[in-house]
Amino acid sequence: MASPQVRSVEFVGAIGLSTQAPPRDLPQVAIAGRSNVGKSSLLNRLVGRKSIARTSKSPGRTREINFFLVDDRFLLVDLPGYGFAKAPKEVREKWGRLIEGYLGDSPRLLGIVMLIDARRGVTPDDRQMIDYLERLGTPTLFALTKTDKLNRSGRIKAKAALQESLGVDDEQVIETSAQSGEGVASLRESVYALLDAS
Ligand SMILES: Nc1nc2c(ncn2[C@@H]2O[C@H](COP(=O)(O)OP(=O)(O)OP(=O)(O)O)[C@@H](O)[C@H]2O)c(=O)[nH]1
Ligand SMILES: [Mg+2]
Repeated sequence: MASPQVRSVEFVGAIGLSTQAPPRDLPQVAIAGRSNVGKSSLLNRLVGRKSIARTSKSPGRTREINFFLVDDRFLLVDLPGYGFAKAPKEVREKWGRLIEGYLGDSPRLLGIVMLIDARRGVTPDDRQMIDYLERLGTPTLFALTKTDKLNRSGRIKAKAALQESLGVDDEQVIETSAQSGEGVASLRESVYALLDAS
């Protein structure tokens, strides 16, 4: 199958409070994960735009939920990261409410791409998020990020550890690098498959 191509992408709005609604009533796919795991970078790669979503070396870059309209068909959703220990407690709580409020109350959310840093593996924060997603029952794709930072044996280990920890099969985990572009086409295919299945 030829890899799907993104034809158009446009930033259409952000929300900072769990009481606000997404800017368009369209199907949504959200990218979740710890602060600094590489959500915004991978989103940029997925849509083939260098910096439509803002990225940063320091954690806590994305503070609102950002919505990108893709192909006039669906919204790709860039979430703030969780687990940013240095943020003040009130800020962390606010982000937590924002993320859970959105994920838990979005009838048009078709799926979630859950990112795990290949070098760090599943952290206690990730575990909490994964448990929450399981309770929600929203289809979830898992992707390891920043695989360019590991050598071959490190990657094999990271993937095996993730599968073991999640109790999922080989084909349910995609290895990605926003730097090299590895795995991006296959993640894009999985996202479009979710949309086509709906
Ligand atoms: N080597 C490498 N660095 C990456 C990769 N993806 C992201 N980074 C770097 O990791 C840092 C964080 O990336 P972001 O995309 O801003 O991470 P985020 O998950 O959106 O972070 P928050 O918005 O703070 O939650 C940046 O310095 C990126 O350049 C990757 O695949 N490989
Ligand atoms: Mg971000």
